[in-house]
Amino acid sequence: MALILSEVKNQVAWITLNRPEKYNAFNREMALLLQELLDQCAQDPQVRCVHITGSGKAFCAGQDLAEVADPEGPGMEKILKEHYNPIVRKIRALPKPVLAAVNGIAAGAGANIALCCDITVAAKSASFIQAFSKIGLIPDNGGTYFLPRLVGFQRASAYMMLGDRITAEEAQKAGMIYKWFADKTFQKDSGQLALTLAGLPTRALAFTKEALNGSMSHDFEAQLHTEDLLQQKAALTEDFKEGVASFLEKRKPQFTGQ
Ligand code: LHQ
Repeated sequence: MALILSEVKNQVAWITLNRPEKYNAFNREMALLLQELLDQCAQDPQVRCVHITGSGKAFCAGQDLAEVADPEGPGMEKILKEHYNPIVRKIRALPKPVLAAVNGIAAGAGANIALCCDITVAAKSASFIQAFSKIGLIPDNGGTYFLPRLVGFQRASAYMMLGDRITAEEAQKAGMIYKWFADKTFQKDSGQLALTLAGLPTRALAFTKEALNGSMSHDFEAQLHTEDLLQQKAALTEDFKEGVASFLEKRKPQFTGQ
């Protein structure tokens, strides 16, 4: 059985983490496969949005702890350097929107991969656990970078130190995720959001993402400079022409992603 299911349809790459019996925990093979798929998404002009979800009850329970305990396994250093950090970097660098559709529990690396995506939505019954402290580790996968920026320092410290289970409703209230949807309609609602994103001016979204990546570390002047450069690039796109023309002609825009 494939560790990750993936298909490109309606300009969306539908990626499903697929080790349901292990709550979609990552082993080396699965982490490397996700990297490969993210590279393909970046390069494939047919892909204008990436939708990541999990099969079965969970989104992802993080690192497969049996692999960590295995003396023949890859070992701690390789796991971060070769498995996870490249995944987080690839998601942030991917010039297309990446949507995490958190269908069930997201723990450890699973939670933090969801949080590094451009937009994170969750089923109402889903939850998030910064599970690391429970096993004597520190949060990784960029969690200590993104979470305090999403929810503030105090909440991030508490979530990470206590390892509480955070419901989808609390996650939305705290600003950790964009929205939750009812369980019954979750697949349809998160799928619709992906289709909406795929129909938007993809290059402008990529430049928006680049600007937001910059805002995490730039000062005000550097950020204005970044916006200036990226806006000039956006103004050269076909979708900008189409956006303005459709407005003036009082019709719906037909963005092509060019
Ligand atoms: C699992 C796992 C799992 C294997 C559920 N592994 N089987 C980076 C640097 C280097 C090394 C370390 O890791 C990292 C990044 C990290 O992600 S560290 C954090 C790793 N993740 C965790 O500590 C979470 C461990 N899992 C849990 O705490 C629970 O399973 C949660 C809270 C996710 C779900 O609890 P329940 O709903 O009670 O389900 P369960 O515990 O019964 O799990 C269902 C099955 O999935 C079960 O298998 P079994 O054969 O017994 O039915 C679990 O063993 C398996 N599973 N997580 N990470």
